[in-house]
Amino acid sequence: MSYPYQIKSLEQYKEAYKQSVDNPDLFWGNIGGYFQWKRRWEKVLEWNFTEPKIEWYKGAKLNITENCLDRHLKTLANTPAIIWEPNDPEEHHRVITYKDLYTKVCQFANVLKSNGVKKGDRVCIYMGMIPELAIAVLACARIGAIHSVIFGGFSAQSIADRLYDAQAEYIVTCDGAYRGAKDIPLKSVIDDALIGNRTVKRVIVCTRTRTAVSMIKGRDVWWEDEVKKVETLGLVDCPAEEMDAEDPLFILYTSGSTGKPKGVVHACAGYMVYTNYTFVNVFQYQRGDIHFCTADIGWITGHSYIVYGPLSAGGTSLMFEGIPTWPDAGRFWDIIDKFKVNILYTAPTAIRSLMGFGLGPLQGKNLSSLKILGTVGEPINEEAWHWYDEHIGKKKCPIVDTWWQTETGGILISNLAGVTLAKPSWATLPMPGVQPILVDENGKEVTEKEDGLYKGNLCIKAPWPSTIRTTYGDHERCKKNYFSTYENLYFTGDGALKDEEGNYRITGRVDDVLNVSGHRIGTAEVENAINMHAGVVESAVVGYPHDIKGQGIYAYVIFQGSHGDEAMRRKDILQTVTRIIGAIAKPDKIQFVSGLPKTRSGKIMRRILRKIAEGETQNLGDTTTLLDPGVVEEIKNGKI
Ligand code: 6R9
Repeated sequence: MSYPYQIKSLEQYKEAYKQSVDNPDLFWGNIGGYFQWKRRWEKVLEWNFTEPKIEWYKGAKLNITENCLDRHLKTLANTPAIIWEPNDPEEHHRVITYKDLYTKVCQFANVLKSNGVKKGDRVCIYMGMIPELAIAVLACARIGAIHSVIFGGFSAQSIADRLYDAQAEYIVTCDGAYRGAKDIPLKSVIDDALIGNRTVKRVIVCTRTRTAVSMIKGRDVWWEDEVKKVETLGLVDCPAEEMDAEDPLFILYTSGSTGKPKGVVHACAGYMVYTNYTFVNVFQYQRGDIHFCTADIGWITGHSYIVYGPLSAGGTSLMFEGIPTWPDAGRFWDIIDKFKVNILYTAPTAIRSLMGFGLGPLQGKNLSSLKILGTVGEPINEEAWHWYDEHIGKKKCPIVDTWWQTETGGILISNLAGVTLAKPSWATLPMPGVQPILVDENGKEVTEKEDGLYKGNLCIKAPWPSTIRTTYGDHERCKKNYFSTYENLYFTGDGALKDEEGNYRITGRVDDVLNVSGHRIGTAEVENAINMHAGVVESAVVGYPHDIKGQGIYAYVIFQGSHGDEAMRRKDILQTVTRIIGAIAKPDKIQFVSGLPKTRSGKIMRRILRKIAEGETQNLGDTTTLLDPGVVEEIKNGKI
């Protein structure tokens, strides 16, 4: 069976795009017809960007897991839903068919229920990349609990903040996680995160690494024991909770320009339709294809294109526990060869890092099963694009450069593999239903070209089905962050270029958000963490170009006190950041300074710090408004 809404030609794309803009109700109503509903919608779309209030498939009732599992059982029961490759290549892989997955999700949904989890409760999931992570996610969705997955690299403090913000009462975790040569003691991190926590009632712990853990009586239980209990009770199926189209499906925290991560909320129906639609169209998924998305489920890419998109489409999703460079830099290529992967979806930072190992790791690896390649997370430079095209795709695989965000739920701008044209380092055209616009600082549409291209801040004019609905517990924040910068527009925080044909090239963030190895990190968050160090008086963090990570973190720090030498202070600051946020936020460079360039009103002039970090010390622009221009000279001379 193919997908009736799969776009097959440029003409069809143009037609679909036109209809999606002229008559979104008709367009998305038709696509909605290919899903399983418990009750049909009364209205396809109702919205305003002022409150904002966005409702898709209003009045409909559904459960996303019936679309990801139950509806496939008739024809795909024995088709692999998830193929799992462990961290250690010597360990056996697992194949989980749709039938198996259905059973396991129902079982664990019953475990959640028997532990008191109810519809609307928040369940925090902190696990490594094992199938049980996908099972836990789907089990929450099955009973209408709101999952909040936290990436396994975040610190106890970050988890504690997120648990508090979501008022989560339940946690699902593992004893530990394998990632390359490392064992990460997840349960012990959770124990630290729970010191002083008053809301969490139950922690369910899945066995993976068999590392020693402390199990607190009355609070902590083992996944395996709980599954046995529900089995003994003869509980096999678990009815899918009837969810309203607009009920929250999950919360996912992401960084913004303020110090505090935001809990992005997605709604059941729109998210389901849009992730499925984009999965099928961008990757031109065909029944039986093996789709390998290398992201972690702790990020939005894993939510949408490992779990919900592929499974709602009856696809086969390959899930990998480890990292691309362990035990050696040929790991991705081994996996592609071993499972005859058809679609590879990864990040530019991974491509650049693997490029650095040369062609040796590709020797003897058969990549001929590959049909389509994808990238996501950050702008891809042309060199990496061509290497990917030549050495991985052997010039036979279209590359889709997919631009989107945690807040957008699914891909908004991308070429469609083999259907619309690719252009190296350009995300190209908007998906049907997506209406981008470039505006200047005043919110006016950019109509004049600069060097042959339109250049501006990227906004979207109207909602698509998986638009962010709110930031958990604070709707005002959602409004302020995304819908207030420019009237009646969703502001992405990205800058972009547009050519005469309507292709978009994303140039990067225009706010104080860094993109380090495809991970979003707010400069304010890193500054807050650095400032926690007892010896730090003040700090300022900016990004700078980094060959592999895309952006590196450059921290200017004012230090007071006599403890240790510079090298030791540096190590202590890195340790502090790892404790407060996690290793992903560690600065690459720390420069100790005696002052920061500030305006008379006390604002740090980041523009200057950014230029110095980028090595552009000659042309710093206007510094006359600075309180003490001498500081700039000192910083320039001390640059590392
Ligand atoms: C899916 C995801 C979102 C930010 C986004 C932008 C950058 C993502 C990109 C890209 C250029 C692409 N970004 N894809 N930039 N080209 N194809 O990455 O979500 O973690 O929320 O990050 O990533 O700056 O605003 P998220």
